Amino acid sequence: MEGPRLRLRIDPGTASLEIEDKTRRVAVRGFGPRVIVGGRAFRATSAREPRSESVQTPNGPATRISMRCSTELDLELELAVEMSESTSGVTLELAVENTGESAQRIGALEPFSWEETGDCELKLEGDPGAMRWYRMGYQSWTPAGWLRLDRTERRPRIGLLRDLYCGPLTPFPRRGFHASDCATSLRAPGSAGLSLGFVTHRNYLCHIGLSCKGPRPSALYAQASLEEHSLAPGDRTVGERLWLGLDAAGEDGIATWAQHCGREMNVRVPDTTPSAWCSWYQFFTRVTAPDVVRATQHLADQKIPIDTIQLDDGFQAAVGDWREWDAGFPDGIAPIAKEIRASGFRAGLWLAPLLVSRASNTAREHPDWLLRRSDGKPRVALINKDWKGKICYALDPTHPEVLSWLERIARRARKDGFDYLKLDFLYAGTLPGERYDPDLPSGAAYRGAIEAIRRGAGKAAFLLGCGAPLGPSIGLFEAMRIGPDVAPYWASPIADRLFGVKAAPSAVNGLRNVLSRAALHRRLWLNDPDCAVLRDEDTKLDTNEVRTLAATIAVSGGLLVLSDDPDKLSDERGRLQSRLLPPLPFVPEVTLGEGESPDQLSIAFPDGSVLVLRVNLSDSSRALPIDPVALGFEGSVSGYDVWEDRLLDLAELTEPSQPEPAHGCRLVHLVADNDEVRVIGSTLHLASGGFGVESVRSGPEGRAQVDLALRGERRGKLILAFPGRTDATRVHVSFKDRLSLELEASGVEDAFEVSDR
Ligand code: 9PG
Repeated sequence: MEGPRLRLRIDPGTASLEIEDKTRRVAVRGFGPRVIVGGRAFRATSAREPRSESVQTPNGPATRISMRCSTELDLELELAVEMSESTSGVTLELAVENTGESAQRIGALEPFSWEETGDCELKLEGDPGAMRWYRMGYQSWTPAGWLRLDRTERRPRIGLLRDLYCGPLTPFPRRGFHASDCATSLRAPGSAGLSLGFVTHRNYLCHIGLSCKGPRPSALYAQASLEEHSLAPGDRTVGERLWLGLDAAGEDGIATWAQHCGREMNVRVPDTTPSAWCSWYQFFTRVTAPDVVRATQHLADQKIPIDTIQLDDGFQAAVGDWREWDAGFPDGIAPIAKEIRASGFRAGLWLAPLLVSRASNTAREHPDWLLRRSDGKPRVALINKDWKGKICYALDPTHPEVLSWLERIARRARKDGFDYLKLDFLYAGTLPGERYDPDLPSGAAYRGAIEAIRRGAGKAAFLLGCGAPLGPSIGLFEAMRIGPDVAPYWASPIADRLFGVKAAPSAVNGLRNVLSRAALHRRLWLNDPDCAVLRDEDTKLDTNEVRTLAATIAVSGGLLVLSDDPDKLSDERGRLQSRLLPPLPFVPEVTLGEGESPDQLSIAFPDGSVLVLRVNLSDSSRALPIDPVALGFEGSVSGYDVWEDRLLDLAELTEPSQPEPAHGCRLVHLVADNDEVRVIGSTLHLASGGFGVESVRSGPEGRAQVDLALRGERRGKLILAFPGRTDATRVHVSFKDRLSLELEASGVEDAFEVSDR
């Protein structure tokens, strides 16, 4: 089978397949399907009856070849391979049928498995020493990134933290073995690569396993765990569909996978990205009703253009008792929603719906709702010293009474006026245990619980997942937290060491995932990078660190959530806050550097200009050159350094004289030089002139007409280039929502003040 970019060969004699890109940069020879039974892997031995047909797929019309494969057992595998004209990969689907006389327990289905033997080859481009594999990480807070093949990853030391951060069915890392949940990608920076990722997540938890000899891959498989599903004689069952992509040099295979996955799972990605204020990172569990009311009034009075106020953890009497109140909320939460809505905001509420505190009435009254371990004891899902009772149990996500209770909780929240729900600690829904319905696989069990919440919250509600297993959440949430908690300090090495993974709350831990999972944004859901903590009181973050946090969140395009007591924000930080709003309606391109997380995000704006962010998350200073050619500029280009507020020449872009200090970043707007009037820089928004400038037109007598549109009160500076002039024109403006101005080349700073009020 052949597509525009790919060639696929099937050898029926050995049931093995070969795929290569036509430029011969990447190839996999000798892969095939496997079934896992009794802990052993059985590879298909031969294939017959290959059938070819034309089918409609989420990727458009495709050719589908299906074949029946024999195994050593009384199990037949049916493998279907789909290739569409427009894609750089294939979709693989594997089903298993019991052709024997007795029931069989199926451990897992692997539509793809490859091992380095004989002429089985995995050909990748680039220096093997520079090769990286992508680890997705199981849930929102699990570290994600691009890792070296010859390193052994750490896993949490404490059993409870392993349950929290690692997929229950994903093997732990060991020497020479890596595993990634949902998807992975293999490539050297700037080279062609290979990506593998499940594009459906309806029933089963999925992972990719990779064995290595030093820096070289020696085996690779993609597995959907069927959890010992019992298959009666004559019965057939299908696993999850897998994407196998051959990525062109520089192509982000994770972005390509996410695109395909989003289409297959009918994801619900809203057009507009919310901007919010969240009570957590200033008030934590000590939050009170007056705190939230005061913040709401402050944000309304100052006309901060955010749309949502979200009350976080702290209002409930105990986790699980969502209708009983903490002392700080004597009148409950309905009046708060009322106040928030009356001030013109959407009201958001935090819930940890799948957890119940040991001290909650819910746990006491409904012991049968709790997920049980095989010894009959309730499954502990979290110990949190800040919560009443400290120990929390996981609810059984398949218990019918739990499901109707979840639905009721969500309906009550909506009735109270909250239609933005941050659903937290959702990993509890896939913890292993004895469930009411033992036949439902973990993915389906979890999805059932979220669907119950959706029924209660309603179709129009905005559901934000947090601490959530990523794969089984796809298609159910408008937005998803994609990293661990940020914090008003940069790093927390002692806590990280204690955790055994870099997932303790800290700015750097959050940012690593914002960069590593940036490609999921708008393809699977809206990414929530966590809050922009900007204050200069009650914080250990210095100016560089605040800038890196703010710029990374902004350029990621994800939710823009503020979390400072607005009373405590200095004027300078208040101005920074307004430059983050509204969130950018773009998905950045991600560029892999030397580190574990990408160190560059860039946005190509519709006007042809590019915003590029380079970050230095490391603890030492580092040069961060910017390469206009790699960003698509052919001729000469003007650069505006957003933080330094000045124009840069080419040498300053490509060979900065100063390295970027530890934890710092460069944020630069690049505009091609041409014969038109152009806005090179702007201090109105962090995106500089790439956003908020609706149009720039040359007018008569060398004048220019500029239309600005940015919600809220705006005050700042525009830097323009006029044809035929080497000096830039700087204009100070002040307006609300919109401004049209006509101006002339002056080259003089503070040329004039314009206001439409
Ligand atoms: C509220 C917070 C915020 C935050 C969430 C989540 O392991 N732990 O004890 C643990 C506590 C809190 C936490 C994550 C882990 O943070 O990410 O935004 O909503 O809950 O409690």
